[in-house]
Amino acid sequence: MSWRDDFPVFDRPENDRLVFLDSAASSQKPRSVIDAVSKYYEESNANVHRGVYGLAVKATEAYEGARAKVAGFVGAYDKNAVIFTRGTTESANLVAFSWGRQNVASGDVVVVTALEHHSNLVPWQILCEEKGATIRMVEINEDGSLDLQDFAKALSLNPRLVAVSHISNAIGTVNPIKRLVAMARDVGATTFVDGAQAAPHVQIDVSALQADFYAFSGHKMLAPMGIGVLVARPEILDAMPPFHGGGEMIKVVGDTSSTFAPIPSKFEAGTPNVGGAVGLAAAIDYLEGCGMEAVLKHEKELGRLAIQGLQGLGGVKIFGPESERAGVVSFWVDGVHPHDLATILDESGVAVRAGHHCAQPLMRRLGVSATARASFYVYNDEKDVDALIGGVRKAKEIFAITV
Ligand code: 7TS
Repeated sequence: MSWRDDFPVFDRPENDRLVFLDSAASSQKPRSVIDAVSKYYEESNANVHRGVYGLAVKATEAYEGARAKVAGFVGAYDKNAVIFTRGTTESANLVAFSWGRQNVASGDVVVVTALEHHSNLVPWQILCEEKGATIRMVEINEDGSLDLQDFAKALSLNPRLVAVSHISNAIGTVNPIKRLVAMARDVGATTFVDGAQAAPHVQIDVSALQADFYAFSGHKMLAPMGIGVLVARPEILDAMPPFHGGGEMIKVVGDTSSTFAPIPSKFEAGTPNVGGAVGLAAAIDYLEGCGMEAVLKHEKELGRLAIQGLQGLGGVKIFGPESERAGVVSFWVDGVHPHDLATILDESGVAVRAGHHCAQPLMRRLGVSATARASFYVYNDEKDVDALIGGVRKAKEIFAITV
């Protein structure tokens, strides 16, 4: 048995093998997660925190149990400082809208990096435009690692906020996040870490990291879509105004103003995605069963083999640093546009992503409009790497004839 056998989507005849190499966009789901979500809807579904009847109590226990599980998995400061959101994007927007509007003023600086996904850039741009604050983007080195000297230079501006990704989705760079957070804290900046590509692959310990905010998405870590997390320091959340107004998040509602519930409810207006939270808890159980060290080792090894194989073909440029990279392989094949490459690979049942990967500032710095990206997860194996290399070889042959 391999981890792959736990994922129903791969249960196909060998001649129709699905080679799924786009887990950085969204992962496949193991049977245990699918079953946990089904079981929740079959046996425990009701709205949470409201009903006094048995089913509502059961649903609330499942939802709050999921929160406790997430808190333990990522070393949250406090279970109540784990806010369920729709995903990383919503988590960043929550912080920009709520914390940002209260704490960022005209003339302030927000530091981001050239590696960011648009989700960890555009919310800060909107905030800065509204407030008359400025964005300072930290540059990368030639190899796609973060330029730490430039990071230090940016910090000398005494930014209000440093928003940085733990791992780059586009080229797989693993940032020295502990060091970056410590440096930012030294100048008094608040820190927001985009962990969308880290939480699925490495052991996270937010309290050891000392980040003020840490965000990630369930769907990239074996859980359903539409559930994500914002972990934060409870005292910061306590001091922040609400993001969305509505049911669940209030204490007393007057005719013209209201008082608000304590965290986490203050930031969870409306009916939450209970099924999603249950699925996320099951995904965490699955990942803990694999062991996060084993998960990372597995995908790094596949990434290494993929890079070796692609380089062996000649005429392939690999983006991102040689070491300090996760199981994301972003590449450019001479003479074949990434979109054509992805289409040819798809004909062989190989799913890769082609495009700017929602990281246009990074693409500009790499001097390309797009790359092809293969990303690995627990269910991939060496056969997938072979299929990728075979598909790229085929694409090169096709384009060598037609151009
Ligand atoms: N941050 C990073 C680093 C990401 O990789 C993504 C999604 C997001 C934020 C946004 O997450 P969401 O769940 O809120 O959408 N990354 C990708 C990707 O690489 N391809 O498709 C989505």
